[in-house]
Amino acid sequence: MIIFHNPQHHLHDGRQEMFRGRLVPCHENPSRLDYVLNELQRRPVGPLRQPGEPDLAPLHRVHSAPYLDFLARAWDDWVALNPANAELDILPSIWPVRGFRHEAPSTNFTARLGRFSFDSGSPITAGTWTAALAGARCAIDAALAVSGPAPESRAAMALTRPPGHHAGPDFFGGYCFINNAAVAAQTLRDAGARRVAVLDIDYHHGNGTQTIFYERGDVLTVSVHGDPRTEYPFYLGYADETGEGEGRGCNLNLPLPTGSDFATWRAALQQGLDAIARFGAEALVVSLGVDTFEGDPISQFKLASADYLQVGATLAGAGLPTVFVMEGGYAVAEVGINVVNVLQGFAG
Ligand code: SP5
Ligand code: ZN
Repeated sequence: MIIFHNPQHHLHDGRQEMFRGRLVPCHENPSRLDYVLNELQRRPVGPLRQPGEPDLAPLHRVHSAPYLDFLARAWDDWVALNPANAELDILPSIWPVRGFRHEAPSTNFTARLGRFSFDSGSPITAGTWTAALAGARCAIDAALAVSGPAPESRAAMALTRPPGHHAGPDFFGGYCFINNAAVAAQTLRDAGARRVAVLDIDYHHGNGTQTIFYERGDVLTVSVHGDPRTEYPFYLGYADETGEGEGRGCNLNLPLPTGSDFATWRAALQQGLDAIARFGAEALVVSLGVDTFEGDPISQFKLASADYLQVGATLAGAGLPTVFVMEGGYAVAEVGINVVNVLQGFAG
């Protein structure tokens, strides 16, 4: 297992997110990744590397040019509005819902911000773009490490933040800006895998990943998550979303009730892995969120730390070249133990 860690992740350091009617400290903060790195020092599972400067073509195939351009310039545009903004994070506050003109020609920054986002929980900070782009490099390098006729490794990980699975072709939200799992899946395709599966085991539905691949038949997307009838992101992640066009039958949602325990969750995971085997995937991307942990402050499943060893072993049973991509997990002190348990369980 080669681990590509993002040396610039700490440059994304939001101050506050909107949460139940007030601004609260961001759940998604730099200490999360520091805990994983510390645990990896204690229990190494393979070489730790920084990403190189890979071709970013896969990034541009999963996100639109106007969106990437917006993200790359957002901080400078924000500070240009008022130099005092340099001390403040960017948070959207107006969105074009039904009846508004989504392609309205407004050049106003606030308008563009709403056009490219879907929630008020995901601040853009001075270093967000730099951190997110370095994360995409981790995803590409991790995918390349398991690709080709003589792959360097059977498994690799993009150990990065901000996370990615809520980010869609042209929107950010859910603490996510660049969809690293989608970038990894696209890299695997471009490097020769004919069919790729993305298995999303974060507590929250991977709406961005689903939307990116919804009309594609070459990438199967599977997500096990809290039922969107009660859980974020609410507007996507239902069982009847099965793909469209070329992608018909290539999306599987396995929503589970609030409070589900490991036995229930594990059965859904097995259902997802069965679908991946039937699909004939030649490579696997795992969107690894550990917000399924019983102690997570914003989630409602009941997995215990020891369960993650079994999760890793079960994933290894798929027998595929595998890229892990770091997603959520907000019980910061346990995030390291839980992530490394998955990797150790996978390694056997
Ligand atoms: C990557 C990822 O895990 N993103 C999650 C984004 C969730 N943001 C909104 C959280 C609101 C959750 N409501 C919590 C109820 C607490 N009991
Ligand atoms: Zn999550």
